[in-house]
Amino acid sequence: MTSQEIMNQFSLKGKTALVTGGCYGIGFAIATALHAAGARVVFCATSEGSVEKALKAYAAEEMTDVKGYVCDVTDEASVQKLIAQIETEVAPLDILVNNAGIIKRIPMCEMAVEDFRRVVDVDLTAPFIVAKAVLPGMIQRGHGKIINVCSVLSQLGRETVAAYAAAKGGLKLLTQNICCEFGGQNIQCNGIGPGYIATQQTAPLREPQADGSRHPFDQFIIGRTPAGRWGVTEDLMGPAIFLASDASNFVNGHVLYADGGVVAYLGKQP
Ligand code: NAP
Ligand code: GCO
Repeated sequence: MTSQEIMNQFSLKGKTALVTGGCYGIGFAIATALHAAGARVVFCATSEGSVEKALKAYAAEEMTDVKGYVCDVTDEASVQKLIAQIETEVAPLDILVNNAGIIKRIPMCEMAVEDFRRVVDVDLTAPFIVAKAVLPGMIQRGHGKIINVCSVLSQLGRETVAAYAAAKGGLKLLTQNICCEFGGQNIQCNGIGPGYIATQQTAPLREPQADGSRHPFDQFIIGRTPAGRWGVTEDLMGPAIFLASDASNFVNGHVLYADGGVVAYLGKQP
């Protein structure tokens, strides 16, 4: 292969990508990265307000061709309608990023089963619903990339996040299973496992204390991360481009941790 051919493997020119929950945070960064690599990008969020705000944010970054749709990804009928609409109005989907997610930090014995079910619904059942909606088209066209946004909590636990860890652990295995079931049809399904990333979702864990000192969880994460810092959403851009592109055509069923080393680390010795 020539140098040009090797670098072209990372290009997403001519591809169309859907990023669920791509209105801010990690989803916005991943959508921006895929766009920069040449993809046509669409996203969905839960309300008209979220979509409009995000479209302004994309336009401010000179991405005026990004399209946004309202869709609750836990609602199968709405998702089926969304995929049909995107494939008619924009183009058939080559790339799906299952990014939309929520967390509820509640000690397990105090957690209502409704809260547990809602987290599993958004973080695990919804990726199944959206993948199920895009897969027939991908199979028909003979290629497809599905990226599931997992977590270091896909393989680690901690207090108060039973539902989230169960859902993200399940998402890791859903990722492997999609690989097993559709790998023979040239579909690659991989996960990105972010570490602790500074976004709205983790803001309560980083709030300074009343006396101006760092939040104890903030200090805990810095000590637990070999890189010695929180991640930023830009840390997920390279992994997303790689997993969406032809450069990863023989990578399947894998979770790529972009976590500053958290899952490799036992913690600082005393
Ligand atoms: P965030 O800032 O809270 O953003 C979550 C996004 O998901 C929003 O765009 C939200 O849109 C969307 N969303 C939530 N429920 C939805 C639903 N039912 N249907 C459609 N969209 C929905 O979160 P983030 O930190 O960027 O996290 C993004 C993903 O990365 C999540 O899956 C999260 O679990 C995962 N993750 C985060 C971290 C971290 O440290 N931040 C680490 C590992 C993994 P609306 O505003 O319209 O509701
Ligand atoms: C927590 C964090 C995590 C992160 C992330 C870690 O409460 O432990 O919020 O859930 O969001 O998923 O990778």
